[in-house]
Amino acid sequence: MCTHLLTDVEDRIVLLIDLDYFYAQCEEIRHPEFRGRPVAVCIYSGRTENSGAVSTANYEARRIGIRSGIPIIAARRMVTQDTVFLKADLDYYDAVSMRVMSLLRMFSQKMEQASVDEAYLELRGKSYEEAEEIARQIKELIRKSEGLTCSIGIGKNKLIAKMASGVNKPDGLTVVRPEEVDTFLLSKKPGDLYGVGKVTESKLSEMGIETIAQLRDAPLSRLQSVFGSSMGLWLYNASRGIDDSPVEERKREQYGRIVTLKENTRDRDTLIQEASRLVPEVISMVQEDRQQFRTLSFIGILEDLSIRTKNRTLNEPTDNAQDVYAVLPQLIDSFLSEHTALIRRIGIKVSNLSEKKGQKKLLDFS
Ligand code: DCP
Ligand code: MG
Ligand code: MG
Repeated sequence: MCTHLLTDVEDRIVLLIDLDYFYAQCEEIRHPEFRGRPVAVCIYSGRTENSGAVSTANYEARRIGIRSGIPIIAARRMVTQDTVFLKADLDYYDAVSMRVMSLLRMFSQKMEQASVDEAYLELRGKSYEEAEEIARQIKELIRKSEGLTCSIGIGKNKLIAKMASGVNKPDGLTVVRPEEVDTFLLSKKPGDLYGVGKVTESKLSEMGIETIAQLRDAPLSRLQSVFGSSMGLWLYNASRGIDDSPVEERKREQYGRIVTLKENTRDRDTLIQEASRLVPEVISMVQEDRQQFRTLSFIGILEDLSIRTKNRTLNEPTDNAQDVYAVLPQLIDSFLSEHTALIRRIGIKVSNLSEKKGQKKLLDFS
């Protein structure tokens, strides 16, 4: 059983920058006429007029109960007359996100993009006053160049920075200095620890642990016997504000796309045609990142929403669409021979990535 206790890396300060109501704020920028009205950005599955889920909502919409993840049909029941429903335009949000991320990169060599709208930055050799000043500059720069507000949390590690960023949303800036960590954490519940989901929270509750103070009282061995050695240790440390996970750019392990079919089907030609339409986009992401892949997967989500996958690993790495088109029909054939249910959504995924070699950069020739 693992009994190693982590210690925080001294001398580092972590910032977590999270854009406020991101997709909806992007929409407010190109549609200023929607400002002040409830706005819900939705992903429509295309099955019926209102099937799908709300991606996010601005704060006016949240006040009337519309939130990320709820079905569009449920949101429609809550609306006021001036509520705006919009179809998500992921390409537009991605473009805004990429521009914001490149601004953030100017503030530190160590940055980790954690999602489309948030990133960790690590600062070294700076005081908390200096970190706060940098956070103000970041907010100002994002506001001036993109017109967006964000919320920033500052702390001694990623856990504290992330939790601090949620304190004063929107347009927040919250600093939790090392000496304030205890007071900060003890005012929270175990479920507020970023990384504790509903399942862990209810297991803790069954153990009689409802507060962070009670979590701290639980022996490491007990937490590890219930949650396993790594999650148990993580809980033990997190309740004490300890988190030594590094700020580092995550390496991508796969590229993929999924679509919902117009109707459930097992028709081979339809499946090949729909899957083929996903190929160019996946391939262009791979090529843009100068990657190659060896494994191709066909993903089918069946009527009962269970997910099934067929994989094929090629002899040589490739970044070529033709190689995908050549293998797809075989993957679909073996998928159809193994599963008898109708298919509701399909996707393709490439993985087993490696960097594309042999592409010399200009500098290499000098
Ligand atoms: N998102 C989504 N579906 C979810 C949650 C989020 O599509 N269930 C998308 C839309 C969000 C974006 O990811 O705009 C960023 O997620 P956040 O959790 O940061 O939420 P927001 O930025 O929308 O709101 P907040 O102001 O709380 O950060
Ligand atoms: Mg956000
Ligand atoms: Mg976010």
